[in-house]
Amino acid sequence: MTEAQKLQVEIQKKAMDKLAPLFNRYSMSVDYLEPALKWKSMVLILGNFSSGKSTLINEIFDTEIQRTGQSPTDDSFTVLTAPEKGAEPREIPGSSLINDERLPFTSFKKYGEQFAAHFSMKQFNSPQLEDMAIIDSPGMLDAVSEKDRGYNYNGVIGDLARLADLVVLMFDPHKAGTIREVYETIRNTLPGNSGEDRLIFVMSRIDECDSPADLVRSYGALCWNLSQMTGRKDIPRIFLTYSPNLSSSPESMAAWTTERAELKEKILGAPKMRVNHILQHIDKQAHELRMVIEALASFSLLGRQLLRRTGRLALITALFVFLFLDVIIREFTGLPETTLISSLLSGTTGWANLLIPSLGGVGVLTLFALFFSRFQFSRLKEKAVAHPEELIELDTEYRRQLWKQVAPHIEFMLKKAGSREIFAGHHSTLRKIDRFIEGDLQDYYQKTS
Ligand SMILES: Nc1nc2c(ncn2[C@@H]2O[C@H](COP(=O)(O)OP(=O)(O)O)[C@@H](O)[C@H]2O)c(=O)[nH]1
Ligand SMILES: [Mg+2]
Repeated sequence: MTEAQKLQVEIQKKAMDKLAPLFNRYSMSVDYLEPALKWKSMVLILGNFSSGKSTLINEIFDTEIQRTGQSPTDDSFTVLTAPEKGAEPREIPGSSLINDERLPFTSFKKYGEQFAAHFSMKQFNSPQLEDMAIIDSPGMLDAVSEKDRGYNYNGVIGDLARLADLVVLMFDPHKAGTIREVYETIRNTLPGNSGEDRLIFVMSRIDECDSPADLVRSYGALCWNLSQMTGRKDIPRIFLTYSPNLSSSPESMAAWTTERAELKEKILGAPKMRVNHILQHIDKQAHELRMVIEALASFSLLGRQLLRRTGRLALITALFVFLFLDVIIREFTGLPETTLISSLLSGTTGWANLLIPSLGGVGVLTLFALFFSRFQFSRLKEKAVAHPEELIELDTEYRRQLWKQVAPHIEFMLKKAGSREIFAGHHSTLRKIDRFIEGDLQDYYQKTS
């Protein structure tokens, strides 16, 4: 094992030890925490069909493993990687991949058989693929034909992007505008500001532009589309590439040869980014969990404040009833002969004198307890479910983003909360997760920097 792999295993263990119990306690699925820590580095290649995805892959690994062609030749997600040491290369169908606990794909079962039938692994011997896998994907379609796929394509690529250390979005010069939805799906799954280093844009097949003017126009159109999608004013780096083997006039393309090389280098460099991405991923999951706990902690605090107010009133009322109930009853019925107060004054208090006061006092406390749990707590809960955002401060953009991810879960947790929830000790859990985020996680960041 390399140093980086050792560190990965250590981080994995630490994160699972410390976070998994908390995830369970707050009914959050470790589905998203666990898979990303498993297995090897992955690069996901996305793009329109015939944008040159498969050609690029074949070229990088110097094989003809993927079929290429002008018409949509391939409608499957294919994980390309090397076999385990000493094993023969095999092809493994999707149905086996999604059931293999050692691989990070078990959560893909939810996409159904249609997806499994369009998912597979192809192994072949290549030193670079020993610590990485590259995923070739079926071309993106427009929204209408997307419905005919039979599985949730955007869901799949969102989940794959979450696992990947690098997502390559490929366009060809003449179809640069149809990927907004795909971009948004990916963006929403990547942690924080990691878009910069995890998502790269490629305009391929530039040798097919008729002239430099044609290329510049296409590039301009792509930039415009990207800025519309990303909402940013700066233009991300776009690799302008072509396949030297396919170009009909290699001489005229001389200026662009380094782009292809840089793109390959970037793809093959993905494993180096792995540990850092794992940390970012854990960081994001931990902050999501923290926000859920924060909301519940603040809800339970409101609950305790309310209970304190009601409790005070209940005690005062119970005391009053304890002292004066028998006096009032005596006023109307003539019984009991001696009230508690008069027995206290004459120093002759016996068990009989305590009977009515105690029953009265306990009765009052019971009524208040019912009032709190049936009425007040339910009202508090309804209010919280209607406006969960009031439970926490959403003062930064980062927190507002996190909020979007966890709001549905917070609502779910609030809805199922019983009145005992207010004593659930969320604050101490909050301190636990803070110790993890500020302590362990920062240590690991330091180790990798
Ligand atoms: N001229 C030229 N043709 C290319 C280039 N890249 C791919 N092609 C061709 O475009 C077609 C589609 O490529 P393919 O890799 O199958 O695209 P995919 O659908 O994105 O996997 C194939 O016929 C390739 O030979 C390139 O850079 N230049
Ligand atoms: Mg292909």
